Amino acid sequence: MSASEQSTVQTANQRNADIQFFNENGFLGPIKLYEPEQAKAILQKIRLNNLERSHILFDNDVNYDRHFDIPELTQHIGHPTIVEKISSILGQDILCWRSEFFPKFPKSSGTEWHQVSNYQYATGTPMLRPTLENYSGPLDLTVWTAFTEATIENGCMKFLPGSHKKLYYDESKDVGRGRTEQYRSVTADSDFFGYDFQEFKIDKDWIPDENEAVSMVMQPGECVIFSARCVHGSHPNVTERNTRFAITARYTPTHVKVYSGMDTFQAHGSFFDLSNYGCVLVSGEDHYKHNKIRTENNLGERFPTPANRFVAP
Ligand SMILES: O=C(O)CCC(=O)C(=O)O
Repeated sequence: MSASEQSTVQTANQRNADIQFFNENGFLGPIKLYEPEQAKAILQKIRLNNLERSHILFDNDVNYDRHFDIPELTQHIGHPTIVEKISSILGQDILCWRSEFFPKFPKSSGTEWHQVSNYQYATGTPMLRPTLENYSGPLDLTVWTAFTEATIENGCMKFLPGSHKKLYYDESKDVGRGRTEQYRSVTADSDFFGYDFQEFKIDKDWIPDENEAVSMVMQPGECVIFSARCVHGSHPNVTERNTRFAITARYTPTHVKVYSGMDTFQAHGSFFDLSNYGCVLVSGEDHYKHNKIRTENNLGERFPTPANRFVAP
């Protein structure tokens, strides 16, 4: 076998191992995207660019979709390793439908255990709707990238392996806290950004088994890919001065309708006007044309679409 044939076989083997691991566990990682120094340099630019908010898509504190006005994130969402890894799970035709900031400041609580399928928990209306009959794959994949170290002490992510195969939470429940009123968690070590995720539990007596949890310790520049259906959360940040900072990008197949029938929404205590919102096609083609597609960010820079692939600096 030639060297190039050998490497093709190795790549195929790795891909199959990744798919098998993901199918069994609901997450995959850590996966290296950037060298640690490169990640820290990108984070510095993100922090600087975060101060300039005149081209922001949603003018609120939640920091959704800053890939529309922060050039480093415009590029990041189409990182070739992300696209390669997620396309082996979601198929070739993929949209990025959201990005989010996840800072965890010193002495702040962990993210409460939760499980999400169609993001209905946020408003009461599903944000993702598959249009393929009998579709059984993941509705979306999250790529959570650490731009600082993520340790057990500063609040790394944790997952319950295999929990994506069963629903432990029902997002369609009619809850008040979070949707109509801002909620501050009463427990010091766990919180869910203005909601009480316990309210969505199907079996109120079910308690996630911390002994089963896998903690995802990561270097700056590494990511973990997961289905939001895999029960997940994060540790509290118990350090004095070590902020953990991560950015998630969320991806869905092109047959899924994103924010269908919604012009605006209210979630996590903030208002979102979808007038200029669009998904970004990061891989393949959009045969369905269900969603508005944005090809440029708000600064007029092109997203790294399949024809215009990102090259790491
Ligand atoms: O970063 C965290 O603490 C939570 C992240 C999370 O829940 C998510 O990305 O879905």
